[in-house]
Amino acid sequence: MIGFPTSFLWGAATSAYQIEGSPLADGAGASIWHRFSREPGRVVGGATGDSACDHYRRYREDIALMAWLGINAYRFSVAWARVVPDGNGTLNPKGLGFYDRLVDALLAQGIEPMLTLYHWDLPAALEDRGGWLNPDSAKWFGDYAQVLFQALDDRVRLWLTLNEPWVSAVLGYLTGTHAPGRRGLREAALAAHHLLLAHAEAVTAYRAVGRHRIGIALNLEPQYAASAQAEDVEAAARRHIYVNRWFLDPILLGRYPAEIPQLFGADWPRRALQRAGLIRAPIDFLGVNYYSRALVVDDPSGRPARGRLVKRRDAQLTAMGWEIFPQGLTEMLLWIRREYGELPVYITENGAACNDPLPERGRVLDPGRARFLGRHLIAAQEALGRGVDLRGYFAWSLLDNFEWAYGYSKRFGLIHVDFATQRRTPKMSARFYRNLICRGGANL
Ligand code: NCW
Repeated sequence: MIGFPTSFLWGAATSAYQIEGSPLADGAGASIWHRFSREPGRVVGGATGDSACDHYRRYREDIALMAWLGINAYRFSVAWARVVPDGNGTLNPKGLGFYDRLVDALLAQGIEPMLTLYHWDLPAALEDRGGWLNPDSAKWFGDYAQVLFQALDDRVRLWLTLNEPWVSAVLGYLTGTHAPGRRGLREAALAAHHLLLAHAEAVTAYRAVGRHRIGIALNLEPQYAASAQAEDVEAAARRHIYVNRWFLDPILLGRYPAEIPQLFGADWPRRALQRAGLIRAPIDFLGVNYYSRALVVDDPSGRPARGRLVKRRDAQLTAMGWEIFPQGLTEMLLWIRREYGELPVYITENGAACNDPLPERGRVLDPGRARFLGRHLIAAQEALGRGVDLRGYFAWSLLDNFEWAYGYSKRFGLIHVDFATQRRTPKMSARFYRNLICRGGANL
């Protein structure tokens, strides 16, 4: 098997609301997650991101841990409402100052920053104006993106517009399990469209002022039929359009899959979308967040793709209940190249939530997570060998953190966090990753 190129980025990823804490410090505005997590019943145990990993105050300690780990890249996100408290309008220099210092501290350790502009924490003031349902949202995002390009493009060379817009649209506007907690198919379609326009707005703005590269991180998940029956095969094909192509096609081809309006039926907001215009802004690279595959059976009541997910009895699952399926990563990367052509790709997230034991004498034994990383890196290497232009890998996540609606009940970190004391303990998987990076990925 061919090795990883010497230029390969070995990284770890996080997001602002999940790790920073101090959400209102230094003049920041509230975000939709600040609000949502305060609504009874939304988050397991009533948890919020008020403290999270206290990274806002401990980022230097966390960068020291990154240096120990040996990563040469770090993916983080900017909290929009720290930089522009009302979402659109006056800049908050103190909020921007945090990211300015963070970037400098990373570079001082030789760690390449990859900056995500939006990882689900919309300023609450913008939610009050309709959030992603407002056609102006694309413009708001473009303005905010400009501020960061101007402030940080001299040092940040890898930009991502949105993290998993499918999740923002579906969990935020259809199932209601994420902020802002709405439940409507039409709303989800509209929010998705505005997210795509926002992405395009930022990319277009970047072409005018940016000197480096910009992309987007999508949650991609291969869809397999649970049986050979034609109904299930067709359900998997529909769900593939819904989960993967709904966003990939507009971003890479400039149009929705022809089947999408049919899937949404009467809830497809045809007129509103015609008014909103087209999405067309070529990206420099694609970020792939890969966790699992889906097994699909036909189910006419499943909206909008008329499918339902099932598990194989013998499947190995992570603590999220997601099947461990490394070969799906190779297949997904090969499919992207076949379908959309040559394109630089980063695995912007991959990792596992596990029921880790508590730290004991400074150690956390999480062999399952180490195995998960190793098997997925082998799958990534396989794709490299078959010609995929894979440039880097970011483990999700650097630290145990606020896992959205699951609160602190799910741990994805390479580094254990005791949320009562904020003590960090690198897990066995962190040592495994560290050794692997040290060898440049050899002898996986
Ligand atoms: S929940 C989720 N995640 C985790 C989160 O911590 C991170 O911020 C995200 O980028 C780990 O990686 C992503 N993704 C949502 C997947 C939802 C799948 C459920 C679909 C049901 C319809």
